[in-house]
Amino acid sequence: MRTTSIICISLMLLIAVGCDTDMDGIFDPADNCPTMANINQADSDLDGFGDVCDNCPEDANVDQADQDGDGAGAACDSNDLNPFVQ
Ligand SMILES: [Ca+2]
Ligand SMILES: [Ca+2]
Ligand SMILES: [Ca+2]
Ligand SMILES: [Ca+2]
Repeated sequence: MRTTSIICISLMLLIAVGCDTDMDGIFDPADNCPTMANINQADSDLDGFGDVCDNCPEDANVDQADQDGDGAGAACDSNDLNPFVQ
């Protein structure tokens, strides 16, 4: 019972402070790429997604839409229905 309480408190603290999944020193809630290390938090197009994890780093696309799943977002993919054409 006591162990359960300690675990719960630990989890609550973790949620309040946040994790740092990519260990780049910036906690996930404030990290613009929580799963990719990017200490400088560079975001050239200012869409809230850091350059290293933005599927169109030079075109603002807050939805990060990528219909063909080729890694190039619809905003910068010349054919977003064909994964072999970017
Ligand atoms: Ca990061
Ligand atoms: Ca961006
Ligand atoms: Ca973008
Ligand atoms: Ca695409």
